[in-house]
Order: sequence, then C-alpha cells, then structure tokens
Amino acid sequence: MPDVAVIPRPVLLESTGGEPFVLTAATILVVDSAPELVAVGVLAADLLGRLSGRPVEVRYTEGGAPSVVRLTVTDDLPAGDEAYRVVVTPQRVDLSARTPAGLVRAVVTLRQVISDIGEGTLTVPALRVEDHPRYAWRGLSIDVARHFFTVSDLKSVIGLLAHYKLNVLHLHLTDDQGWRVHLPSRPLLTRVSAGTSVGGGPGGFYSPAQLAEIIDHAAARGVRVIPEIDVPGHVNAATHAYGELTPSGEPTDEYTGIEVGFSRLHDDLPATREFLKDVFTDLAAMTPGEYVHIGGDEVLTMDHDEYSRLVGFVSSVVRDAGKKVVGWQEIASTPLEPGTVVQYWDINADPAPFVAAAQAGAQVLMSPASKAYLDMKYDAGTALGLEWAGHVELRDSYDWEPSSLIPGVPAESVVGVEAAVFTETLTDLSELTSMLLPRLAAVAEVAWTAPEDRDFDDFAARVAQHGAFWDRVGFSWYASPQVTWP
Ligand code: TNX
Repeated sequence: MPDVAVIPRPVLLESTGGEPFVLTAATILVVDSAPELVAVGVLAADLLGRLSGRPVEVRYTEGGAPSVVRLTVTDDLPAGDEAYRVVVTPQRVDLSARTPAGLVRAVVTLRQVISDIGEGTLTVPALRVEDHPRYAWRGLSIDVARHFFTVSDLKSVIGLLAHYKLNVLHLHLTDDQGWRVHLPSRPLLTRVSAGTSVGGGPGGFYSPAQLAEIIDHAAARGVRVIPEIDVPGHVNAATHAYGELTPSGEPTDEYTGIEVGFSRLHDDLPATREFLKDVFTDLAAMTPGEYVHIGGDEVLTMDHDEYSRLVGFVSSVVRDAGKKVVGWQEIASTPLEPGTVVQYWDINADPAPFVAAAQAGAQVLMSPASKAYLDMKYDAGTALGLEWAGHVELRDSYDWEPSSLIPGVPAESVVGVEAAVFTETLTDLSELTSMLLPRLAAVAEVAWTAPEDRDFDDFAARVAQHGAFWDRVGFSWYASPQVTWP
C-alpha cells in the first residue's frame, strides 16, 4: 500500500481492494448521542472539515445517507481501552472502538490514510485496520521550567502526541530556573519565581484555570496529563521564593544557568514538610488523573538517609491525596509502595535497585536518555540540544527494546515508554518541534507496536511521508539523513 504510511505501525492493516472512499459534500459523520462520543465525533468532523475545506455535519442517525463516516463503541474488539478498528469501503468509513479514547486512535489512523486530491476532495483507500497498543503508558515529558511554553504551545504538542497515539503528557513544572504553576496555598512561588528562565528570558506560569484547560484539551484527545513538581532537589525556584526553606532563612538568588544538582530542601527545617504538604496537596487537587510525579532526580548534595525520608514523606502526601506516585529513577533506592512508577533515564545506572523495586511491586517507565531524550543533539552539527547522553539519531530512537533494557527487571514490570525533552537550549515551539520530529514518531512506534512488527527501514519509508504533514501544520523538523525524504 504505497500511499499508506501509518505511524505507529498497526497490528493489522490490509488493503481490501477496489475503489476508494471519496469524501464529498454529501458525506455526514454519524455517532451515538452519548456526550463523550459526541465530543469525539465533533473532533473528527472538525478534522475532516479542515482537511476538505468544507464543514462536515455530525448526526445521530444515518437516515439513508449515501456517504457516511460512522463512529461506534463496541465490545467486539481485543481487550484494552485503546483497541480500535477502521473499515473503509467505497460507501462508508466505519471507526469502532471500546472507548472514546480508542475512537480517537481510530480517527488518527483515518487521518493518516487520507489523501487530499485537491479541490476539497479527500479519498481514503479501501482498507481494514485492526489495532491495539503494546504498552498502556506512551508519553512525552516536557520541561516547561527551563523555558516556558504557553498553553497554545502545549495544545500544539498535545495535537502531535495524539497524532502518534501517545497518551501521556508529563509536565515538568518546576526546576531551579522557574516555578510554572500557581498553587493557591503558596502564592509566592509564582509571584517571585515564575518570571525567570534559562538565560534570563521572561518565564511564565499556568494559572489553575489554564492547567485545567490543558488537561481538558488533552483528555479530549485521549491524552492524560501527569504533573511533576521536582523535589527534594531542583528546587531553587522554591528556595528563591521562601527563605524559610534554607538553613540561613534567607531566600536563595534566582538561577538562570544550566547546572544541575546544587539545590536542595532540608528535612531538619520545620518549614520543609509544611511546604511539601501544601504543594503536593494543591497539585493533586488540580489533577484529575491517577498519578502525580514527585521528581526525585539528581540530588547531589544530600545523604541517602535524608533523601529517603523526604521521598517517603512526599509519597505519603501524594497517596493521602488519592494519587499514585511517579518519580525519576533515583527513588528506586528508597522503600517504595507497590504501584509506584519509577522512571528510568540514566542508562549507566546500576540495575540492582530497579530489580528490587520491581520485586516490591513497583513498575518501570522507560525513558533511556540515549534513545528517548529528545533534547540530545542528533549529531555533532545539531545547533540546539545537549550531548551528555551522546548523539541520538532517528535510528537510535527507534532501535531499542523496552522489555529487556534493564537486566533482571521482568517484562511485566515495564509499564511503558516515555520520551523526554528538557529545554535548557529550546526557547520556543519551533525549536522544540525541531528536536521532537522525527524522533517522537520513532519512540511512539517503540511504545505502540510489537517488537516483531518493527523494522527501521520500513519505519523510515513511512516517516518519509510525514514531513509534508509537519510542513502543513507548520512544525519545524529535522530532515534526518537516515531517511529518504520525498
Ligand atoms: C538530566 S533526566 C536531568 C535534567 C536535565 C536533563 C538534560 C533527569 C531526571 N534530570 O535535569 O535537564 O538531564 O538532558
């Protein structure tokens, strides 16, 4: 099927032969009238409308219409919230799934197989897709602390996640250089520490209403938001706002450099636990999802005992607020409750703590920096990005196997895959997407597609077809020499 370049590669995609479906002015979109389904229907109609340049009507019944795109919820599919089916015949397109999130996946597959043949005419080849993801957690972590990204930027990123069937947006909301979410219990955090960023730029923050707007926008596209407040290190923005968090009682200076590991909380200061309780209780209250990320990385100036106590305390606050804990891999060396998610990033780390954590019922989320850190330079000539984990070309982001990455950690303990983009060197959406694309598509396929169905050459031939889409949407991207772009 030369014109069909679906990423991530579906479980089954077959041509059923014959004439394509043609979207005309007579085509209507039909969906049952449950509110969540209507929302997906409106999203799909809006998409088809934008592609064809003419509005597509949403109806609740077919009423004998000659040309129909139909969205249906059914149990007649493999298990899992995101399983879906697409069947295209000359007269109709049937999208079915077990859940609204599954329907979003089906709509995206439809979008990726549509050809625009001009003058508002869209065609879809006659085909059948049966599909479901390998991993339930397929994410992107984005650092909005080193540089701030607006609500509108994040909506663009969410669109990109949805387009590659990623379902988690992890927001790294705080770091030494800035505090990016307003918390009602601690107003000084944003009043004092939101206006800075790496290199001294203007910074910014999200109000509770804006965070809710991001969460809702993501939810409508089958993407859940996992917010992170990074403690007990990476906290200079907090100690800059609240002097009571430092041994001298004086606030620290603002920080706009890119060193890591120097800032810290102190468990023996009376203000510390009050602070942690306030901020994580507020954050959990603003989070409809199951998880809150507590950070926990790179605390280079604290002994292990104190680190363990602080991680334990924060984890208990998060659990008391009804949420499960996610933390960077360093938390694996502390006692963890079952169900905690440990995010692996440093490929040189000792496997032993991960093995022990998995045995204790923790799950591991795979973000190996040398594969999935999309702020790494592609090669020595890349203008932006860092290189502490080496250069990460497209093939590096594609050719790896999450289930056997950490020796001794059983495949069942791997909850999924998350790409990450830290933004020390990335100041706007265009710079951001130039690092995400095309590698985000590669990581998305690692997370969705079974290993036996993955092949770099096959992926490269498909991703070559996606450049035109990125151009149309206005995303900057990197023309990797590992792909023959058309
Ligand atoms: C490591 S990965 C960090 C971040 C940096 C990033 C740069 C991790 C948990 N911490 O603080 O921004 O490297 O790539």
